[in-house]
Amino acid sequence: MTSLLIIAVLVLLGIAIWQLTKIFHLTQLGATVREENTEVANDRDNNVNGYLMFGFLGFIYIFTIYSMVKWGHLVLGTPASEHGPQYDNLMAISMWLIFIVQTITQFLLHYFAFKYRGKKDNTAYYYADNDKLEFIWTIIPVVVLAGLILYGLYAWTNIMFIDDDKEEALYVEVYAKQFGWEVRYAGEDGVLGKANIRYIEGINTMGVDMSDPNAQDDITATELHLPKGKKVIFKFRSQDVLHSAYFPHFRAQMNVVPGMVTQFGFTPTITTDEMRLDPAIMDKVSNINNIRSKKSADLIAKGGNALDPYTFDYLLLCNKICGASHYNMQMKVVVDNEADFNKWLSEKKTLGVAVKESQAGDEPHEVEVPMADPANNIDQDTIKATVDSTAVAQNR
Ligand SMILES: [Cu+2]
Repeated sequence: MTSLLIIAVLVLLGIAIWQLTKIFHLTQLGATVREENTEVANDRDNNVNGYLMFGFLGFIYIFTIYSMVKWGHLVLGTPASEHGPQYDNLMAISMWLIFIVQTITQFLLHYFAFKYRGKKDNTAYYYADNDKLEFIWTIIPVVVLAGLILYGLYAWTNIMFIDDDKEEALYVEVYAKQFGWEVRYAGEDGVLGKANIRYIEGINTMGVDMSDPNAQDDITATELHLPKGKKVIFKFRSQDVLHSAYFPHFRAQMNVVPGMVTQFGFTPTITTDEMRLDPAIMDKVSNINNIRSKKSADLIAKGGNALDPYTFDYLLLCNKICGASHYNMQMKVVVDNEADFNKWLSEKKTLGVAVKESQAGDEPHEVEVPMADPANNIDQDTIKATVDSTAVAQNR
């Protein structure tokens, strides 16, 4: 509200100044018109504008260099998935290309604006066209862009292609809801049981269909553990609105859409423990801890408690603004060696056992009224067929 008022005041101030200058001009009407008072640009005005063009060019260059020095270290760092380096490569090529082309073209644009600024008695030189020149400036972008697009498509298919019949993979369902994540492992049989929002009841918070034999050995968790070096195929479902599953360190992101299942597969290559020893990560962590210890000193001075020191963890974040607590919609991701991962998973109860235990332990509790939501009435097979189109996969 305050900022709105400030904007309103600034706009009104602007209008007032504009009106004042108009009045000033009106008072000058009768006076002899001197050259510097005319509305027509003269050589002096043109010179000023010409040099300002150069000034602006300098500003663009200096600000670019400043941004790179000041914020360059905030890029994502070592990729922790098999396809990560390829993804980063595509990004780097695109960014370097943009950097070089913009450096040259911005120079030319501003230099010509300066060189051909208005001068009294100058006449324009008539120059119809030049086929050779036009050919060159058409063919170069065509070749460069075609190369970039072809390489991009090649990388895209490589990263996104999943053959469900052939993959020796770990199947994990990632379930999004306002405002958190849950995960479900396919269990011994490697097949996720069917699920639907109507089956949500008690501890079965992901709506798994417990009459499906494939669902009995499924395992749910509130922390995502992944084995290093094994392909993991994620099936994403949403309970309510559009979310986006974003794994920045693994260079993976996928829309999570109510009423359908989307998918993404990647192979983690660096365990959490190994990543904590990565120099760039260690740098970031010590930076964060420096900020925290300063903040802690402030807090203690005010009689509060000190902040806990930060340790690095991979994260799954929501990358779609999905509501009030969107900013905090995240889940810890732990990459273990395969043995540690198997141990962690084997210590968990299967959903079949967990549901039975909770039913036996409780008196019959009130049954939640199933929500009629035809959009969510889709089983995994229908979903598989829908997801193949890459259009869904792209996050805009
Ligand atoms: Cu969300």
